[in-house]
Amino acid sequence: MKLPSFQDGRVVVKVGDITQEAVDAVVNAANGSLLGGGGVDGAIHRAGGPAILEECKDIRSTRYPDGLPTGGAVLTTAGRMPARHVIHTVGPVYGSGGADKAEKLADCYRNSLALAAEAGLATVAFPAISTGIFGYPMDEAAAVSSRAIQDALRSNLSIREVRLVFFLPRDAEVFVSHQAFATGPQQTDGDSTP
Ligand code: AR6
Repeated sequence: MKLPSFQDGRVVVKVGDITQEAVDAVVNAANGSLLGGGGVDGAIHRAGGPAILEECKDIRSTRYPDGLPTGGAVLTTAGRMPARHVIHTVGPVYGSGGADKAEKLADCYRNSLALAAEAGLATVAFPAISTGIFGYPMDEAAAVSSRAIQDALRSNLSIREVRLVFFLPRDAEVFVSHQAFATGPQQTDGDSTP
């Protein structure tokens, strides 16, 4: 299946390992401690090496002694990864999240892209935040994240490409069927299924 792009090509969907993406910043689905974990967080720290953790510890002690709040975002080096930076954000836990969990998930995308724009970065790759260990269903997350990205692209015109990187092909397909971008996909696999 050839995956589509959205928003005049500014949003690209792909399947792969986000630690291999050569972009200005890869986004990490972190937790408030910023000290690492499993899933994509573990993969990013393993691929990037100890420089990322050093900077995270520094950010904790200087700016967020109580941890990074859900929906917040901070920027570090990407260490040895092909990307230049990592933007660490904390998604909501689906099960224990309150009524505002969709808003918190949207904040992750909006704040990460605002931070990227502020730092002069033009290309940003995201994993599907909260959809692994934090349990957010992919279909619901697709609607929330696509709307948030659309909003953020409107106010951050310097962002040239948002790359949505799904680990599993099935997750990319679920995203494409449930995204809520105002305009439809720009390229398809030629399949006429709506
Ligand atoms: N590249 C792209 N996507 C990936 C990769 C990868 N290398 N590895 C996993 N995914 P998760 P969360 C997908 O669990 O739900 C950590 O312990 C995965 O299939 O990484 O936000 C943190 O420290 C899923 O769709 O993040 C937190 O404690 C998506 O990335 C907690 O997990 C997110 O899955 C955060 O949980």
